Amino acid sequence: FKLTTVEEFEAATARLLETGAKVGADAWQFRVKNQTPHCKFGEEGVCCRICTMGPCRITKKAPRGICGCDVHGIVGRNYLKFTAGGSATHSDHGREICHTLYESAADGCYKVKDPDKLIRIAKEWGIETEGKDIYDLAHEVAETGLMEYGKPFGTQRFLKRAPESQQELWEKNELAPRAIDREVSCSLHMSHMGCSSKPEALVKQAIRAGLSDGWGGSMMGTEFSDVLFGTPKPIETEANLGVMVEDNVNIVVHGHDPSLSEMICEFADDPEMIAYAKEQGAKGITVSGVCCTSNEVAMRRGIPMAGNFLQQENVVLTGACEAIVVDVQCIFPALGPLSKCFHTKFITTSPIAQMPDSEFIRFDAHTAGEKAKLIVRTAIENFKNRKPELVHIPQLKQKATVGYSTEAIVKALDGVTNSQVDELGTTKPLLECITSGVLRGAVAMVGCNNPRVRPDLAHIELMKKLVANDIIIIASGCSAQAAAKAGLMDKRAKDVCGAGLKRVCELADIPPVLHMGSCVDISRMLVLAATLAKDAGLHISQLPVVGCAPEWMSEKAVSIGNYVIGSGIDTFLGVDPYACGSSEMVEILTNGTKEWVEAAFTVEKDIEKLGDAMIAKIEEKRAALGI
Ligand code: NFS
Ligand code: SF4
Repeated sequence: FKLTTVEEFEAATARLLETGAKVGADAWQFRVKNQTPHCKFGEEGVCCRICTMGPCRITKKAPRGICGCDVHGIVGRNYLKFTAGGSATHSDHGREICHTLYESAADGCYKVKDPDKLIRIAKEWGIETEGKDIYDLAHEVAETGLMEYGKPFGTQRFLKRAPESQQELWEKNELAPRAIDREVSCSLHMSHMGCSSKPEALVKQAIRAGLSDGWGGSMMGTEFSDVLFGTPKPIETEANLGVMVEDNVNIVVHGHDPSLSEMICEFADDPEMIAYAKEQGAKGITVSGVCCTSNEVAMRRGIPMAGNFLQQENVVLTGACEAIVVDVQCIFPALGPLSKCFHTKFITTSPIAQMPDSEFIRFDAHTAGEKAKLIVRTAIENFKNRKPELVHIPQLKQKATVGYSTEAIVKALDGVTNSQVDELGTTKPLLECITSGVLRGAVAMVGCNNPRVRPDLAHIELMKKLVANDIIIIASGCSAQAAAKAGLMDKRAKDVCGAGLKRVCELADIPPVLHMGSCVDISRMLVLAATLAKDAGLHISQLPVVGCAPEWMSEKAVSIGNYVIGSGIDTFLGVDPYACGSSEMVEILTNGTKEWVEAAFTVEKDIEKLGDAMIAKIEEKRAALGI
């Protein structure tokens, strides 16, 4: 067993770009060159274009915009708008899932696969469950969830999952998120021309908007996806482009909403469809995924992961992709023109993400079955249009065990229990590993990859360093896929760990990097941290746990960053959130927020230093606890 290196990824990509050159395809590697150097004002966040007296940009000579706003106000407003974009996006995804749950029916396209979880949430929310038909209950819970988006009074229901101390902090500092849509609206209101220009106020609202995502929209997205499609449990799969099969019809699902990808997987498995594929000259059908929708179906069905964010073009460049089917978010508009260089069908399905040069097959809960069938059929019929001379699938893949929901982690760690005091089915065994020092702590590795950082390298190198130091990793999003591609989710990766983590991996039969799902599933990490803190009688901020997004790029990632620090977890970034132009904003984000939420950001572009800083922070927290 050997980990795959980033050099090997890059060699595979280089080979694919040769194919691209033959057909005149563009690629992000070339566009990056055209965009470099980037605009300095933009990078520092000091450009304001929120009214047409501007655009104004702050320089030494021009320290204020036309309205008189200083650099701190401009950077702060930009930061808040960025966060609001991310919060809106995750939360709207969560809302779609609420609607899917609302549409579930015994004889419909969508069923309730985890009724126990539904009942648990209903009880948590004070909804009567006794003697109720499960679908009546699903409708009631879904409607209650939908109300979380616009209710006029009160704060998010799921906040009660946090330790009391956390809830008190939120209340005291006016950070407890109210209705989700209100927090997004309020953020846009505050950052309108002539409203807030005080950085403290803008950052506070960014945290509140972030929290409405993490403990609101994203958490509902995760929980109701589990209710509909099943709560993930450990399952075997594979990752990297080598999961595509040359002789098969290759359908790639890309985006975020499992409502689409689940249905595609369902029909691609249909014997009738497989027979049709054979009729058309293929040996079968392979569904693989890109980005978070890939994480969703990998976690629940073991569907292989073709790659993460910056690998989306590679999938088409294999020349063996019959259809790339997308729903929402993180989809390169480049896929339109790129697909035209090949036989690939680029199929968009959501009114939220419409793109030129795509075929739009509108997907909704009522017609999901029909539409999924149509999409699978379209892909099959496209198999004969392949240009064999363009087909090249890099034979690069690694095995991965995925599916570590919070529930699954708790269950797996029962395996490390041998003393009497450990209670099965709780986080106590994990806490004991941490207290005894067998594990030094945990890092939540999340987020995208980004051409600003050599793609995947920061994720993989940091994970290797952390596991060697007996720090267990929970991962999600494109970070998780980087780990899987490298082989760090193979149980044999225990051999690159320190002795303590290796022992835990053996006893619990887990890989050292645990795949917790998509980016909305970072809500699972919140629940895990909250449970650990409650079981240990500590504040979340006291746990030797940190968050890290070394290659992040999207607005969603900033929303996540805000709710992770907002939940008391120090967060380490490898990319600056366009805030470095304001000394006051830098001070607040890296220090000032501690006063409200007991956590802050660290931004460090040097990977070695970033890793060292995380380890130091974990050791500092241990020392404070006297462990
Ligand atoms: Ni997260 Fe998932 Fe990936 Fe980044 Fe995009 S796919 S929601 S935003 S790029 S990790
Ligand atoms: Fe310029 Fe102020 Fe208008 Fe921004 S709000 S563009 S700083 S005048």
